[in-house]
Amino acid sequence: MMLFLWLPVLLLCLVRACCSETACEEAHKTCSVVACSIPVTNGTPGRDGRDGPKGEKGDPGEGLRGLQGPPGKLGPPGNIGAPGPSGPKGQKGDCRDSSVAESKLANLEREIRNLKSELDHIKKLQDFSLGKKSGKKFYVTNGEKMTFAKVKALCTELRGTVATPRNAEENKAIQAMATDNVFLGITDEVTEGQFMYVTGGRLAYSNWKTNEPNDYGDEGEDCVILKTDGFWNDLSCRASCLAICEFSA
Ligand SMILES: [Ca+2]
Ligand SMILES: [Ca+2]
Repeated sequence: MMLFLWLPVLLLCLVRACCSETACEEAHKTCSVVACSIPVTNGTPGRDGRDGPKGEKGDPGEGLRGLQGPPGKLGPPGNIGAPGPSGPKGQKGDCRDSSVAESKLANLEREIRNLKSELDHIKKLQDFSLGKKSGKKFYVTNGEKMTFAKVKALCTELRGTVATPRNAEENKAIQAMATDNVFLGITDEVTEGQFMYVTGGRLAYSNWKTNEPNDYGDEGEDCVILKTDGFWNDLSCRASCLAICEFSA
């Protein structure tokens, strides 16, 4: 009777012995009787743990260095610095040196004025065509017609005189350039009827047309022209005639 009471307890001990931790798998092979038929399943995963403490800063990376960027904008100007110390006092100037310099400067200014005058003269001469040459004279004209006063001023400015024939050869040379009536450097402005050279002196040669000079009109005629035929006529000085200047060759 006691044996039947202890039998289940013995069987349970026997099963536990067979299904120990180290030999559970073997139990499937060896324990064909009882407990290994109960299925064993894994439990559900636990919850995430808390964040750990912050780690130490790592070493700098060793990747390739990027290209240098463009230069930045120009910064604002700096403050003005303090004035520097005064320099040493210079030596006293020489009055004589200053005087010499002023004299040289005056000479240069005079030379410049002379050159300018010479250049103006050359420029004006360029406006004239090269005229005829007779003996020691040559004649030029710009082909323009004007009053006697303007012809005289123009020729004087060019350092010449109004064309004035003093013999037949010179008269012919001027006639060769006379495309129109030409003023001659001869007048009777000082004394009516007494013709003179504008440069001074009484006439040494003349080639008057018949019945000339006649001092025609109320205002009279005090200037002299050479006509295209080579003969002379007295005419008003306010008339407009061709300008021909003469120069020494
Ligand atoms: Ca007259
Ligand atoms: Ca006349």
